[in-house]
Amino acid sequence: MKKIMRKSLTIIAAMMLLLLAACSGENAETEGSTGGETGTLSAKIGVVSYLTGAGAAYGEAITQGLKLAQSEINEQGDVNIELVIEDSAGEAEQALSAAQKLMSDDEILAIIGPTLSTEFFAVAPEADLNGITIMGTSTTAEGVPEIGDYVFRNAIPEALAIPTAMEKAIERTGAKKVAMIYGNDDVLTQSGFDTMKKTAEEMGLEILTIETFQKGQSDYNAQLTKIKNAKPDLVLASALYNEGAVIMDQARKMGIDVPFVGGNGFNSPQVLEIAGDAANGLIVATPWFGESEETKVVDFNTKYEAEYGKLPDQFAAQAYDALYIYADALKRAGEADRESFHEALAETKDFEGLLGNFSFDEIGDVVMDVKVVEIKDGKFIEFE
Ligand code: 1QQ
Repeated sequence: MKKIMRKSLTIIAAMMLLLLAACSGENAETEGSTGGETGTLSAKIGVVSYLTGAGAAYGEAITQGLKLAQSEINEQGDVNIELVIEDSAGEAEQALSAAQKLMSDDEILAIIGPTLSTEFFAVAPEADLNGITIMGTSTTAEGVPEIGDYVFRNAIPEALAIPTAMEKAIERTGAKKVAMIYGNDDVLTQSGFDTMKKTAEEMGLEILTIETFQKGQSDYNAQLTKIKNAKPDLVLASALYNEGAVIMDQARKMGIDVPFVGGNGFNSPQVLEIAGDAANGLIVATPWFGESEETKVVDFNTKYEAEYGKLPDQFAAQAYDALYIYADALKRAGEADRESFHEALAETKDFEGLLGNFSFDEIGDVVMDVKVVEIKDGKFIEFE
């Protein structure tokens, strides 16, 4: 029964997409070409990314990581990937219309993105309904792969990253009393907060105050005054970089000098760019450590810097791995068919990527290791 129902819903969704295809304009950025050499398996991958607006550095890193992987993969010659990139501007509605446009193109094999969990929750149910594989490379909120069979991610969930960072931070600092601050209008920052609160309770920490903010806020005086007066040993902050970095900057200026533990939003060099020295004392978990001396990391840094004039971040690294994971699934599928690709991707196991050994679990979530880093003297270093 469930299956039949799903099938008719799929047909309706497919018809809606056809209609959309007829109406949509042609302004996507296309990278690379299909066709390739004779005998090469070609595929078009749709990308929805946060390329304009306050958090555009996330999308810039992601698309640069994808393009670097694409040029290497196409050069290797087994498969040829064309990327069709659409901007979501960090907005759920724009992400959805961008994804609908991509999904209406029969040649699109699968989708990567969107960038924010807030956007992903608007897009992934529709991709799933249409039987189009979708993978988040940066979406870390609770419940992402649970959206459906066709939904995957290669980003470390907050539910794993935050407790790891908190445990290490508490172990070293001996903190007992914490203050919390989070954005209550974003899926990721809300989810990160839920994890922080649960973990703090489980660890027996005393929560002195819980403060909230909204997207685009620039003055945090009211929240930070309460935090300062509460005298915490540590601040737990769940924010995207564009607000999180400003919060750290204003906190330090007010004399709040205790460590901060953040979520995935803080894993961007933009935190340093915006907050400067005020970012010192930030502790965060990530699968990526750019200062590593491992050959594959050094090589990636060199190639990325030569191409884009700056060093890659976690978001670039995850996107780079994501396209290799897609290319690997495509090779194993042996044909650019949505269903065969989906089956092959789900079987990804022990893939050796830039970020280490990678497998999907039975629901399409990540199985991989996480590291804890901190910002010290204006740099992300390994947390000892
Ligand atoms: C999410 C995130 C953001 C930090 C991605 C840029 O983790 O929205 O899930």
